[in-house]
Amino acid sequence: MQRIVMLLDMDYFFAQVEERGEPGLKGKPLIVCIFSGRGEFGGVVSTCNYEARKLGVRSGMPIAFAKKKAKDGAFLPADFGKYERASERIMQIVKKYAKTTEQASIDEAYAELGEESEGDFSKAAEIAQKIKDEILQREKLTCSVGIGENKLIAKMAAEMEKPNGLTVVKPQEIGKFLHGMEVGKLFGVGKKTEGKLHALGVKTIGELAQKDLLFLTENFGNSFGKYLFDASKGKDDEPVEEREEAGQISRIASFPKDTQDKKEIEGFVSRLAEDVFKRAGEEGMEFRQVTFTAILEGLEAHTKSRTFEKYESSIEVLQKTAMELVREFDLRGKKMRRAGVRIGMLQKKGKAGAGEKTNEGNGSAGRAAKNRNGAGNKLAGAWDAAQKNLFDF
Ligand code: DCP
Ligand code: CA
Repeated sequence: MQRIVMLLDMDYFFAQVEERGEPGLKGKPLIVCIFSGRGEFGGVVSTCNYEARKLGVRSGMPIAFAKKKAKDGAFLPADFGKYERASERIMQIVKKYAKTTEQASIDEAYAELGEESEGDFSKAAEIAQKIKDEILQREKLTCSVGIGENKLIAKMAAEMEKPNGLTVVKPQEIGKFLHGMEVGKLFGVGKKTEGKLHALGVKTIGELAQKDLLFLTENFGNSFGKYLFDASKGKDDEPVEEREEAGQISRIASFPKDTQDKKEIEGFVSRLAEDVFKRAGEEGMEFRQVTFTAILEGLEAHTKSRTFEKYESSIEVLQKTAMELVREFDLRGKKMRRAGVRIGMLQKKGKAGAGEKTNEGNGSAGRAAKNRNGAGNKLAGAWDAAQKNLFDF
C-alpha cells in the first residue's frame, strides 16, 4: 500500500487563539508576549498574527523591538494553559480520522493516512479537508496541511501555503517540488548548515541532491551527512509514532529585583509551586519528579531535581520538595534573577497499571536524542521553542 502522511500545523497558533476570544482584535496587529516582568516591555515575542508579521514582528524578538514595529498593535500576555487546552481538543479531532497519529509540538500533528485513504492521494486530501473543516467549525481556528509519502515531504508541503493551506505533493512530483528550492528550506537545515552549504557552493536542494554521500559525511558527519543525502531527494522513513503526554508542567518567573534573600526566594518558589500544582490538578496529572531552576544574575542557569519511587499528587509533597531543593541551593554570593518549578514524569491520575511506568525518555531530551540528525531542534517543534523562550531573556 502507498504510504501517505499528513502534517497539520495550526496557523499563527497562540495569536489565533487570542483573536478568537476577542473578535475586536481581528484585522489589527496582535502580538503574544512572554513578559519577563522587567519593565513594561521586558521579554520576548512568542508569536504574532499576519498583520504584525507584515510589519516585521517575529517570534523570539524582544517585545520592546516589536513595539517599535507595531506601534498600534495589541500586546497580550501568553496564556499557555489556554493554548494547551485548545491543542488537546485539536489533537482529539485529528485522532478521529486516523489510526496512527503523532503530536509533534503544541500545534503540529502527523497522521498516517495510507490505510484510511486506500493509498489514494485525492482521498487523503478529502480526509484532510474534513479535519480542517471540523477544526474550523468546532474551534474557529484555521490550519495548514501538507500531504506526501513521508513526514519530510508532508512537513515541507505544509509550509508551501500558509495560512489555511492544503498542499499535496505526490511521489512523482517530489523531484520538481524540491529541485529549485533554496537549500535553507530543506527540513533540518538551519542557518549554520545553510551557511556551510553556501560556502561549499550548494544553493538549492537540487544541487545538494547531486552531491555524493562521501562528500556530505566528510563535511557534516556520518549521521547528518546521510540525512542530507536522503532528505535532498525527498527520502525519509521516520515512522509516525504516538508520543506520551508532554511529560512536564512548569512555571518560571523573574523576581521584581535580583535577590539573595532566602525568605523572599522561598516565598516566590512556593507561589510558583502552587501555580504548577493548580495546572496539574486541572489536567488531572500526578508526578514523579520535581525540579527547581535558578537563573542567576548574568543568566547562569542551575537546576536541581528529585525523583520519587512512586507517583505523587499532593501539594504538600510538591511544596516540601521544592523548599528542600531551594534550601540546598547555594547562591555562592550571587543574586537570583529568575526561579522556576517544574513537575515531570507525569501520568494521568489513576491510569490503569501505570504504577511502574514512567515517561522517561519521552521528554524533549529523549526526543532530541532520538532524532537522528541535525534536524533535532526543528523536529522537537514549537512547544520546545516556546519553553526555551522562557529562558531566553
Ligand atoms: N512559539 C514560541 N516561540 C517561538 C516559536 C513558537 O512561543 N520562538 C509558540 C507560539 C506559536 C506556537 O509556538 O504560536 C507554534 O509555533 P509555530 O512555529 O508553528 O508558529 P505559529 O503557529 O505561531 O505560526 P505559523 O502560522 O507560521 O505556523
Ligand atoms: Ca503553527
